[in-house]
Amino acid sequence: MTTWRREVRAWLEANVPAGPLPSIETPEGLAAHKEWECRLFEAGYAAIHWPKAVGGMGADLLARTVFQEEYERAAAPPRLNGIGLIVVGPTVTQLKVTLVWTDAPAAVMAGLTPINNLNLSVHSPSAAVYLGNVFSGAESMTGGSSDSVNNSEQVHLAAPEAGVWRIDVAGTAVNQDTQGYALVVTGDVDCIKGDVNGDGILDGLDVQEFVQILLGGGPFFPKCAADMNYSGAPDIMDVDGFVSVLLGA
Ligand SMILES: [Ca+2]
Ligand SMILES: [Ca+2]
Ligand SMILES: [Ca+2]
Repeated sequence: MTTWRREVRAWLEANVPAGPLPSIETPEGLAAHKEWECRLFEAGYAAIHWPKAVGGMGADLLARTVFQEEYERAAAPPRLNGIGLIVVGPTVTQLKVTLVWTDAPAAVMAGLTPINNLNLSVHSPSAAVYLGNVFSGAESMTGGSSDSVNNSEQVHLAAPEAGVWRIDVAGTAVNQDTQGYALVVTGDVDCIKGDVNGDGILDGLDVQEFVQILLGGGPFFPKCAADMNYSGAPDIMDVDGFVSVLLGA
């Protein structure tokens, strides 16, 4: 038996309440299930597959499977809020970066169809570099080489480091016209408020960009950096917030 399995089994044997808890539909049953959830949390077992930064253990699939097997074996109480634990939590904490573009049509019967190639690279706060479509299982890994075939590239990180990340899109082969693209970032992320030109510094250079965005321009940079009050769009109501961030910087 592995150390992990032994540890989980011992804890469950010592802690699982004797007999089933009262129905979750009753006030006392709900209270008892909540108490059980607290006990799991205190032991670090509430959401072992969540990243450590948000209270989990960053457990891999094997460790999760062992935990689940032992949980069933011990006939431990059903969990509260399975959707939150299994679906919502991991979705909001995962960092996912997606780059897509519409490549120009290739010649009829062409053997290799890509015309223009863009490459995605995602740089962590500690300078680890993840290239688009370089995966180990469902996770992005460092190293490897850029994808030169597909017109969509992704980076997935289940437990991203906290801090400032940088995303680069490089046009390594733009053989026809100019190549537009869409870049989508999901996860527990925010842009740096006030750093409208995206150079990582809050200074006078951001003022011009901010004004342009307010005037309806500035199409290339995420407008999120200018949306100081999180209303969903940059507008005149963001001026105060922008000025205070700039003066405080
Ligand atoms: Ca590429
Ligand atoms: Ca700036
Ligand atoms: Ca706003």
